[in-house]
Amino acid sequence: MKRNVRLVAVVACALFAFVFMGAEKARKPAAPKGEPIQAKIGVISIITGQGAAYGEAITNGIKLARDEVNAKGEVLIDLKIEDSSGKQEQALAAAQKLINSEKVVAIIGPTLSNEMFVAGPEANASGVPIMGTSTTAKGITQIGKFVFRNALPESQAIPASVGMAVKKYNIRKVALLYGNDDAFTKSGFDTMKEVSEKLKLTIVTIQEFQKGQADYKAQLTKIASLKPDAVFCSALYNEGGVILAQARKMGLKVPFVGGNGFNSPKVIEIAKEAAEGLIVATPWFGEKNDPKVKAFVAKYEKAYGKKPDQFAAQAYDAFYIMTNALKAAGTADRMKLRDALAATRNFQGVLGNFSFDAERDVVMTPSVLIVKGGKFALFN
Ligand code: 1QQ
Repeated sequence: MKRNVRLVAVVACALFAFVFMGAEKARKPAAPKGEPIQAKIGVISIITGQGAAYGEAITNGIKLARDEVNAKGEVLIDLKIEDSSGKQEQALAAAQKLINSEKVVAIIGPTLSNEMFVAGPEANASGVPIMGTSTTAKGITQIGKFVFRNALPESQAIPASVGMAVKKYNIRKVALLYGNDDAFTKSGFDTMKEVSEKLKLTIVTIQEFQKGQADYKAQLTKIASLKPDAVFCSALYNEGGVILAQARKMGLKVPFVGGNGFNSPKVIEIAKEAAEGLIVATPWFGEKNDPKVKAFVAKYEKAYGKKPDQFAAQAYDAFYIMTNALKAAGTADRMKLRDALAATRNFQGVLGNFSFDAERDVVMTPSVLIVKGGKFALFN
């Protein structure tokens, strides 16, 4: 009898251990204490084609952060970088590949709002957290609860830049100029119009253009003839740089306030002296007297031989926000990571203090900058 009891106990124990261990194996295991959390993170970026300077800065910023984070050893990230060429179809295909074949835990990117409006719904429907580092149009995080961004939305940036310019230059009459075939340039324009109306400015004309346009004389001639005090322009750098160059060449000398597309030094490279006086708003200022900013600028310059721009800085911070959330989640699980990301508050990055609001959108303070002597300087 005694022996039977013992036998039953032994069998029960073995059975329990077998079932328990099996269940443990089936569940995604949390990394054992002291072991790094390993995860695959996807990146969708413009590597080739128009807008590649945005994508280059973004991937550089992410890779630098990845090297630093992996060296610390708490998390080990395997990056899967996909080129979208700035195109909606390619961004969507990249998202599908990352989600279904690569089985990434999260995606950083894509670069353009225009792309996020197709890649975001795909990631959201698949339960994969996706975070834009440069997507500034209205409605991005409203795509769904898996969609995040740490890019300062135009709805926060434009009131700052326009507000400052209007005060400083006593602007009363404005011309608006924007690209009508891109979600971001259109949304930036909507905000410029709203802000102009709120400030009771007279809008003398609204002019439109398309991506890849080479000649803006028709639009600029019309604007010049109406003698505005300033031009508010929503464009990506390829078009924005050319617009500035052509405007100055034809004698249109009034201040330009540009949306987020103008935050790339590429605008200055294209427009040269014609970029002088351009006003923008951004959470990034590379000459800030802050040890975190200085260290990042030095490391970036050493790695890539040039100074980081806003897009590099936003991507660098985004990677830290993502991997901090991964640590908080304790495991490479998409749902747990989403919840940990949504709980991010008061992250101290190179852009300053950052929190997500209840809609996974940005709480951050912009600086207003002006192009002076071929670079961005504080405008105050
Ligand atoms: C957007 C933008 C662009 C300037 C990103 C490069 O702000 O598409 O939302």
